[in-house]
Amino acid sequence: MIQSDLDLFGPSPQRLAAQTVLLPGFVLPQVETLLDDLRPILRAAPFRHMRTPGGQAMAVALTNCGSLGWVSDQQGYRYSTHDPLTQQPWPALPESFLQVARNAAETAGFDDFTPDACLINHYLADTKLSLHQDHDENDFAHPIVSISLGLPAVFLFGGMQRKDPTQRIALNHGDVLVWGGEDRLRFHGVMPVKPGTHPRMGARRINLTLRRAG
Ligand code: MD3
Ligand code: FE
Repeated sequence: MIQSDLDLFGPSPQRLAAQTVLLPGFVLPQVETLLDDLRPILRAAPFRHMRTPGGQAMAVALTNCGSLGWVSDQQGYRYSTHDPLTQQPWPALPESFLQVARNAAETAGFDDFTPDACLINHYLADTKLSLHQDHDENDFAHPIVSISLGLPAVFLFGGMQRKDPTQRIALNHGDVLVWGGEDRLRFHGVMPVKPGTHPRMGARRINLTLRRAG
């Protein structure tokens, strides 16, 4: 078919599991707006390597925006209203992040998603994120929306137990992944990012995960 050969409307959503949907290129039209809104957030709350409760510096650097931000230190993993680096409240969630998150969630079949937290992860070449579950949020009924920017990554999509087999899924610049419902507590991770230079983002990958944490 001519239309799909030319791919005029971009690739279609891909259902990876019962309640997990990949939206390839979903935020490409909004990338410049998202980056404009990201810049002041990073000035107020720069990327930093938090320590795991065990005392190790995390490979991924992170920051947050929204009324709650995910933090890790010797006391454990939790959400906090304030940035431990500056002791200021986290920067507000920009309207552009809220809109994209709501639209992506709706496209994936989750209505009325209103995030209150955005975890912003920064990966350089060779940075990986080990297999884990996201279980620090109050109510697992809410989905999570993940926005990938910059260098491509292979994410590991596992099952409900650490030992379950994992699928490998490519995540590219502009892709959005939405998961909720029965997939909300799946184990997942990110393979080491391959060295490279993204034409817009340079030698990095940034991932925004929008959540309702409180
Ligand atoms: C969750 N971030 O911040 S998001 C995290 O790309 C995190 O920075 C990763 O995991 C990142 O907690 C991955 C993508 C993702 C993909 C599939 C999942 C998260 C998932 C499936 C089930 C649960
Ligand atoms: Fe996660």
